[in-house]
Amino acid sequence: MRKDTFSYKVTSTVASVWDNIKRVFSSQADPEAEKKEDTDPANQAETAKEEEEKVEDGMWEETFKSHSDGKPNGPSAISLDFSLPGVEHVYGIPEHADTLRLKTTESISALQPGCVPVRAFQHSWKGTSLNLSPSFWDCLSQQYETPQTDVRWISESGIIDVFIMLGPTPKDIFSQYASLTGTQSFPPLSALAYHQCRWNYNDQEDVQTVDAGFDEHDIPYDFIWLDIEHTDGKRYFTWDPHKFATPKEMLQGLVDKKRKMVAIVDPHIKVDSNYKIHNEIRSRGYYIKNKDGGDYEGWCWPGSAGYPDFTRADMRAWWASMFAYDQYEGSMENLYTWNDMNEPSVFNGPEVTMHKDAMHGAWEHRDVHNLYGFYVQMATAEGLIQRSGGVERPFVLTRAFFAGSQRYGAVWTGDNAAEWDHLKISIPMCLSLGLVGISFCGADVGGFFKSPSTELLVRWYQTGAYQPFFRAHAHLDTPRREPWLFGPENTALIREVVRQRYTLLPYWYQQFYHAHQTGQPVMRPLWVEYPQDPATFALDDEFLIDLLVHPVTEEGARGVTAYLPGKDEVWFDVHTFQKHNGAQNLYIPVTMSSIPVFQRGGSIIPRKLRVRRSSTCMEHDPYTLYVALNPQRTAEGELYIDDGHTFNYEKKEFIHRSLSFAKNILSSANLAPEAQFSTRSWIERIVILGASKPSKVTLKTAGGQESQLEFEFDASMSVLTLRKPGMNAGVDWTVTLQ
Ligand code: NBV
Repeated sequence: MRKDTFSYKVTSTVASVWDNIKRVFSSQADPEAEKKEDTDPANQAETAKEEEEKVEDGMWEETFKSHSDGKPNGPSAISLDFSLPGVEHVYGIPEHADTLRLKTTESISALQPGCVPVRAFQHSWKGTSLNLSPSFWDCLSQQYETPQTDVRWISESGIIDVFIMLGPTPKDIFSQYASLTGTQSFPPLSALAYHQCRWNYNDQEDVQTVDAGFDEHDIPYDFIWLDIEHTDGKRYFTWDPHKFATPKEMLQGLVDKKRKMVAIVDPHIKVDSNYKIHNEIRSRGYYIKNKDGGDYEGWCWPGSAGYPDFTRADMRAWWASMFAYDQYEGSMENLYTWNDMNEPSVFNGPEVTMHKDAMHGAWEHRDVHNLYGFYVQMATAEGLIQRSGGVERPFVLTRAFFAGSQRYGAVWTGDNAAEWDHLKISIPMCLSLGLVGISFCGADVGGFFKSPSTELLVRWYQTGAYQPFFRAHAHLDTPRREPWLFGPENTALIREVVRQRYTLLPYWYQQFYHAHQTGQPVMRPLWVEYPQDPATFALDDEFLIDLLVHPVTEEGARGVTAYLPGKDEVWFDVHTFQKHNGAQNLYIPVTMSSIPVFQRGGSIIPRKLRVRRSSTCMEHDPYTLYVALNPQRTAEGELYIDDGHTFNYEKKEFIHRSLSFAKNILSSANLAPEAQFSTRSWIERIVILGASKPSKVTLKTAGGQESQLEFEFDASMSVLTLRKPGMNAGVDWTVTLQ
């Protein structure tokens, strides 16, 4: 919507917008400030006049601590108010470290700063809708005859675009939003496996030792990560000549084990005339400029640094070309990228970011700040695609993001700490990101700052293993914490949960394919699936990835209470196969090995149970299907298979099958007859939960051949296991229980 066409909706003057912002910051600094207000009307009028003059002063030039913001375009803030009658629950606006359901700003006495995409779902039992706009957000909950939520969107510069999506169901909203901003990129399968990171793995020998440690302790992993210390003096795209003298040798060592590496590439570029990247950016005029037209310089890890102007398409194309194997020396096809500090971080800038009057061509930084990180990840992902001639899917992790960042890779929740509260909050933080289409999200497992207790570390692994992006990370100053450093018992607990993740990789992959196709989030709050059930609206200590997961996030927990939704549904504990009715709060006693996870009756989930040292090593392994019957004795699921890493799925090189159980027949049918792919994987086991004992089980394959299958029936749990049915995973078949 253009500025002039929506101005009639503007509910605050520029001055009052600034009043609001000032109010927030002053009340942040001193929450008592508002209470101490002078109540004498004469004094109030005088204060208001003084305030107005002060605001006028700040409109054309402003100071913040020692920084000054020369505003060449003058005041440009704008705000919009919305009233949402009938709405009690609002969600969204990542990134905020708080509950999933947004609190009123009266209760938290501050606006939500938005250097990230800002968006809210409003939800009542009648339906769900959504709006989107940048910057600050204020929320009041009103108690009229019917509940009402009032929200105010405040943007520091000129234009607010508002898109209202009417749903009416959460699923409709996700596809409506995806049609505006795109869907989640389809990651390489290995990126869904386990990642081992720390700031820093010190040298090649360290990398090799950690890599060997995983084999020695029989823990799978796919990616080992290198943080900023791997570079030659924080010059990104280079390697420390002593510690990482032969990077290709190191990478080849990982290739040999079917493993991969991620190296960090930050967007602050060392100002150094002996550094190729800097020289090129400077000579091409690609740096962001300061208000006087010179190259903007800030202080960051390398010392004095320039910041490439990623809002320029030509700059992004050049940046992408730097990932070519002949440009990025020492890189290989199993090296992927991590973009950190792309808010952008400027240590000596106002609020540790860029001066708002820095210039991107004709645009001030204040206008494009929220887009900077988005463009960094976009250009990097493009670089990884191009280096492979457009064949390979990229994997890029970013810290800063905006609406649409889902198209370029994964996001993590930044620098958390090894504290129980930070473990808990990782759930609503990832759920909020999922609501805005960013499915590939995770938090630093173990906590970045400080050292976790062993109990916290184990619980964090158990939680992270069921979140989309599963990476352990730690600060430079923390003691080492590879999974085998906490005694054999804890090593075993961590091994077990990492292995659980690996068994479920086919399922995660299929969920991501679905997110990529439809825009539905992979990790979902329960209300998304049960929008009629008010008991789900505030839940954020459990979530759905279709499986229902209620991680243990309390210190010393002896039990957790999980809400199992759906009054006509049943849920099966995936570890014990015990069946529970829906629409109940279920108390589950826990020990340190417990991760409460439930499969909904009516679903079919594929797993690969032969866990190996990396996901790629499991590529051709056979599947086990878990069929959980609902009270109507039916179930449905899918199986998606492709090569796991190229864009060939876009050329219809994949297998997509529907699996369904009804009238005692389990069948596999082709969901994409136009697609072509073949797999060596076969079905090695079928486990039917909630079954009754058959007298005979017959397998029929497409050619018409019939054979009897061996089976076992556990009457105490009503679990029927069909052993070695043996059919190829990509063909039609039926299994009939008689
Ligand atoms: O590159 C160092 C760290 C990184 O490990 C972390 O994950 C980022 O969020 N980085 C921030 C910069 C310094 C943080 C204190």
